[in-house]
Amino acid sequence: MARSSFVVVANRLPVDEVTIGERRTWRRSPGGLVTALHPVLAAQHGTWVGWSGSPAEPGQPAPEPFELDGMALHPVALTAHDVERYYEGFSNSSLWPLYHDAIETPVYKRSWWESYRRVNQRFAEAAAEEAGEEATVWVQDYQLQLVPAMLRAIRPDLRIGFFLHIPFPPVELFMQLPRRAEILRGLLGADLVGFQRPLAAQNFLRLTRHLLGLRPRGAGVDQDGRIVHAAAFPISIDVAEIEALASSPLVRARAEQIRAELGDPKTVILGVDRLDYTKGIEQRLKAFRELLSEDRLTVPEVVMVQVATPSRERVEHYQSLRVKVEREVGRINGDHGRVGVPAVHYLHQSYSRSELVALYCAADVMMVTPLRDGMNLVAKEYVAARVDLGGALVLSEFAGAAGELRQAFLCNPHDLQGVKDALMRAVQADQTEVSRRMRAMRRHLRAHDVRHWASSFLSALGVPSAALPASEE
Ligand code: ADQ
Repeated sequence: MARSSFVVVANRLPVDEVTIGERRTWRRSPGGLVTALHPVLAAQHGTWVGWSGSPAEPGQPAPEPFELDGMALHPVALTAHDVERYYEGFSNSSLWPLYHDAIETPVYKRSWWESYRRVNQRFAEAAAEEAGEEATVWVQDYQLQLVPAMLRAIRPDLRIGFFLHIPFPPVELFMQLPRRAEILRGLLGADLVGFQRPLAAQNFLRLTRHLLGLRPRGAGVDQDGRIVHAAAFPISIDVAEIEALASSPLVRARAEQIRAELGDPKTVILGVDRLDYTKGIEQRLKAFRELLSEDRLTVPEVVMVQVATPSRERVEHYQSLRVKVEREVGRINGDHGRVGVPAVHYLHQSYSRSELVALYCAADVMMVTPLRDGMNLVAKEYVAARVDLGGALVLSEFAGAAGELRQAFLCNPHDLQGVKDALMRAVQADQTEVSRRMRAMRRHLRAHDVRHWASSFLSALGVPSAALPASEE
């Protein structure tokens, strides 16, 4: 097979394995990353290296590389053992909590680290196999932080970029990590390390001095005579896709139907999150409960819908979070609901894009209150869906999105009183204020969609502009 001039390396392939009749086949999965990168991959005969999502039997080879929608896909095999140690273990029980301000205590196990290293090596080898001479390789996210240096060791001719989708912690926190120097050296294998926010890039540069004694200058640091650049590239969404859905008669009708099914309340408050302890779901529910207890809000004039997508269900922190959230929902409905009129409609399910957009269109107030979040695409999707300029966004200052969506009702999710006040201001805002805020946020978003994100990163990495995805604007 011909080698590629552009290779994306991510934990997951942008496809799901599906069974149609008797046949197992692949279907492209929805997602901003693939939307942004598909045009680049298709134009450059690019390859995406990643795991299929189904564990392999030990010793079983990975499925053969295949083509889908003009992209070449190169599956990397992970056994159930790898998934448990590399993915659920080191990635999601050590790195994820540590990088999110240690909201939950990170767990460290040496066997998880060994697996993380081995799996990263496997991804690096697969990328080295696919990349043509002097190709560009773009490595994604915290599961693969060792790949840049491992890949450079095999293929020094490549141009390597890395993007971290989650926050990068301050030096004092990062220093807890038992294998901190290896991780940092892994990232320094890239030519460009991208973050969601400028502060994360500064944390990274500061760390190179503190941990390795390097001398960062401006946005770069010299590593063995090679300059590694670090900068912020806030990720975004496929704005045009969401706008098209929000404008479609079917979705508009569904939004109205949702409001009717909720009993035509005056105010619908919505939360949509992966069920994750970083998302501040409990804090949000608690704020709502207190406002109901204080009679500042009353059911059925106001109802809340909380969608909590099932996530990482085999990881312990997530099991205990689910119990806590469901207990809180039960308590609110027990205290403030009536027969047939719950105060909180809680949905632990996944939805299609069109159903999600209908929910966004049906909600007067969207609550996005993470304790820490790299970006938070839900906040951006809500803004993109409000083609009618309706809807108020309550947004945590600790979401990366707060750096851009300045006209949201911003709050500190650690300060319950502050969350309650922001929610009340959003509920009570008049139409003129709501649409003034929404218009400003939409203007920003339309000029900064996910294609803009991908082109800014790739052009900073030195990819010629002819090969970059064009923005919708
Ligand atoms: P996540 O932590 O997964 O992403 P987020 O950015 O909010 O969080 O993205 C969630 C995505 O899942 C959204 O596109 C949303 O529409 C979708 N989704 C949520 N609930 C759903 C449901 N019930 N059914 C179907 N789809 C649902 C990580 C980082 C973020 C960063 C992104 C991208 O943690 O900070 O913004 O990567 O870089």
